[in-house]
Amino acid sequence: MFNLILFGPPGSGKGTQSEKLIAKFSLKHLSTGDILRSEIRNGTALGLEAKSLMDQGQLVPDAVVIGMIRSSLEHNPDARGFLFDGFPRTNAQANALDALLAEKNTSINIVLALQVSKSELVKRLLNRGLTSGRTDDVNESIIGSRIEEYERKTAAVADHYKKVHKVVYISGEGTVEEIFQKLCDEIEEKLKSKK
Ligand code: B4P
Repeated sequence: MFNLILFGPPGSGKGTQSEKLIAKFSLKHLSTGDILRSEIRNGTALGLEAKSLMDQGQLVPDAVVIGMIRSSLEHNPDARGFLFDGFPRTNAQANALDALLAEKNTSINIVLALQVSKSELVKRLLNRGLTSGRTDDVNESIIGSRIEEYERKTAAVADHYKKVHKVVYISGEGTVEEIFQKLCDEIEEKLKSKK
């Protein structure tokens, strides 16, 4: 199996690049943001709880997202590998993911961390808010809270994987194609060293 984490602040291009990477490398895409938005659309109890937090730019409790990932892993026993997008976002989530993958006798192969300036993040998210209907993209104050949550709770998750030399930083500024090419080069290099 080949498992990768696409890491970075809100608006850094995780969702955008994930779509292209899963198609090229035949990986199963697990986006906690997408799963949560689908729970909200379906009006589930979990969705209702998540919506009020997401609308304030806060993270959803660890137990909720860890449960979602556990269930997604169980439902995809034949996957060739997973692309984790927007997960893990806390150290507790990273520890849980390590344990869940160890149960499947596998682990994370690489963490690709996208780096984008704060002004560019805000610009992209406000721009997406014009058309996406996403309530967490509509104003600068919610976007600011999401970036603060990232800095407070999520940025340190990179250290968890740095200890085992799995993090590669990539500039997330430039065209979607340019960034995609850089991500592909890193993955191909990693796949070669696995053989
Ligand atoms: P996510 O769905 O993960 O949302 P995101 O971080 O905003 O998305 P992403 O980074 O993928 O967006 P992209 O750059 O692709 O999370 C939403 C919320 O869900 C969180 O705030 C939290 O409340 C909750 N949540 C999710 N996972 C959780 C977890 N594990 N634990 C707890 N809570 C969790 O796209 C942004 C825009 O940039 C797009 O419009 C795109 O077109 C544009 N763009 C992309 N690349 C570009 C480029 N190179 N140049 C110009 N524009 C670009």
